[in-house]
Amino acid sequence: MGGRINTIMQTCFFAISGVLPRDEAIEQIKKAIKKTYGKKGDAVVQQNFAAVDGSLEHLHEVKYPNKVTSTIHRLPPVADNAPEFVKEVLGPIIFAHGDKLPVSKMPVDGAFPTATTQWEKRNIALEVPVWDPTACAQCGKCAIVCPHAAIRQKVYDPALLDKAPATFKSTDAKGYKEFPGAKFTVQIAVEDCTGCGLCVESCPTKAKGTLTMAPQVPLRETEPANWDFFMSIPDPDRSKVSQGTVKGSQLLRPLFEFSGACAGCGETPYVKLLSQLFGDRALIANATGCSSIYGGNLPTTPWAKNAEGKGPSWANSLFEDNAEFGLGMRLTADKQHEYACELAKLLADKIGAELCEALVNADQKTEAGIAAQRARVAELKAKLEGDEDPKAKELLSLADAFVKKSVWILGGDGWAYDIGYGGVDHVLASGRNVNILVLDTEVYSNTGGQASKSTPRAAVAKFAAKGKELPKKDLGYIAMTYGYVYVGHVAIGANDAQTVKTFLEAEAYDGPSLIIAYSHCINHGINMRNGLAQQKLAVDSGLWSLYRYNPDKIALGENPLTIDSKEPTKDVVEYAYNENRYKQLLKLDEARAEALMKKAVKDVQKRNTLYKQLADLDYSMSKED
Ligand SMILES: Cc1ncc(C[n+]2csc(CCOP(=O)(O)OP(=O)(O)O)c2C)c(N)n1
Ligand code: SF4
Ligand code: SF4
Ligand code: SF4
Repeated sequence: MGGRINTIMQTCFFAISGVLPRDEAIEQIKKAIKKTYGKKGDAVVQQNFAAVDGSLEHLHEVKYPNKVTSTIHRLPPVADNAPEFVKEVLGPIIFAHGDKLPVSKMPVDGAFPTATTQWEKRNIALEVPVWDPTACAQCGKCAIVCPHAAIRQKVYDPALLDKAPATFKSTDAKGYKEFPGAKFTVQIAVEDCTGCGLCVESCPTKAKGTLTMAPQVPLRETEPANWDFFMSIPDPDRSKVSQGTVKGSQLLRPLFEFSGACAGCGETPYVKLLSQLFGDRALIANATGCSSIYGGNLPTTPWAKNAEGKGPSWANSLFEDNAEFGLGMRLTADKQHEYACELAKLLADKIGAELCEALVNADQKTEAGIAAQRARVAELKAKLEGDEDPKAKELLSLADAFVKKSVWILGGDGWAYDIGYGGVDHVLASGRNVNILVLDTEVYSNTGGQASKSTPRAAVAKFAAKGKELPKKDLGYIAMTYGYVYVGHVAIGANDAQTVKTFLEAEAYDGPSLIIAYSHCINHGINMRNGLAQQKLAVDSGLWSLYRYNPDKIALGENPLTIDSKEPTKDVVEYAYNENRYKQLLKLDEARAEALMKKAVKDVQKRNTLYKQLADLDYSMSKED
């Protein structure tokens, strides 16, 4: 039963408290288990019964002294080397002593620092991964799937190893042409890892023992120092990294780390990837839902900063207006850029005609182009610093607007398919350059798993207690009908390379983009360690096809739709009955479960036939001269 201890604690309480006669209490507990978990299947009921019997068997009295003699103390809520504000304000809040904080400790403008989850050191994992470099393929797969950014990789100058702790592991970097002669390390933040095991499951060389789970406590002796050393190694130059590959993308520093999402969460790897690929240029509008809660809860913040102290800008408005909120960010960034260009032209004599022309017409399609623009902005700032001319002051305040901004609007399916759908549609139709990322768990996850229009037929959810009667809404297809919206359908556990490619293409597309990302979730009733395998099964069974609809191809006379997944090789039923959300209906009403499942299989076949036909359409007449 993993970390679930309620049944065990309840049994022990009634066995020793005498509140009820022991046998009667145990009988009632078992009755309650049947009632509570019956819907989840016999296996879950039996597991709970076994937990009750096992608890009684192992229950024994522990004699303890009546005086405290131990010298072991609770760990402080935040690390010792944390900044003062983190120690004096965030620490007491974490410790549930927030009420004792004087108002004078609060920042006068209410601004709390970001990048503070790193100081929390929750130490919640019983087991964490251990890396053996011998057979490591240096593929990046472990790092890309980690929901908590707790396993990372770096390539670096071998000379840096001179100051490495004795237990720090490294090997020669392989397959990084852009970093010849470099060393390579996979490092785990054992105090931040949740022990979900997804990294081990994703490792192509796990059979050779490259990543194995081991008890966390002994590793606390060595790994924190190794982590600190690893973090002190400079991040590689972004413009040198091959960002379009999984391997390359994982050299980019995540600016979203150690969130409080469930262990093994299927949403957070996408959020983290976004932070890696677009870094401090990202402006993020976050709908209410799991992503706003693990992304913006106090006291600590997982949104982080790069070595220059810059990170993504993030804000949460409302569940119902997030797409519009993000569109506002786009309009603002565009207006600021336009006004900065006007001012630069007005002040061309002062800042130099050449710099002005380069700033205004910069090509920022590549990371190198962006780096060059940042250097120009620094030059501009240096020239304007101290200039009392009101126009110069204004331009100085707007200088950063010259660097291309990447607007991301994100949230769950409850937001995108249902409550915020009007806004999503409006923003897609606006034609503006925004990227919408739907973290599709197929239920309202944050409020306990209510059905949304994304919930597939036959799945049980709250408000669909007898299995959802109707099929899943096809948001991707609706968006494709515009013809000018980039649409990507991804599942990182099934094809991580396609996910990276889709994120980059969506961002590069100069118009609205929509990415729908399969996100496994505790609400699916799975062992979360199998989340990636379930994603793969969803794709292999045809239930979740992978595709990219790129409108840029239309003008070339090419079909915009590329289907990246192969013909189904697995059965939808196999996928579905691995999950309690489907399986529980078999218990409840077998005939209905079978009838709905039959229809659900048809839904998949019909949708895939439609996509195939769409991908076969001839677009030659759309070719523009
Ligand atoms: C208008 C409105 N209705 C309901 C809520 C309560 N609420 C907060 S989060 C949430 C669920 C979000 O589900 P989803 O969009 O699927 O995101 P997930 O939690 O699955 O990531 C709900 C119903 C709200 N905040 N605002
Ligand atoms: S066990 Fe989970 S949290 Fe820990 S490093 Fe692996 S993927 Fe990340
Ligand atoms: S997934 Fe395995 S082989 Fe690939 S980088 Fe990670 S540890 Fe190495
Ligand atoms: S409820 Fe689901 S989506 Fe939300 S944090 Fe947990 S696993 Fe992730």
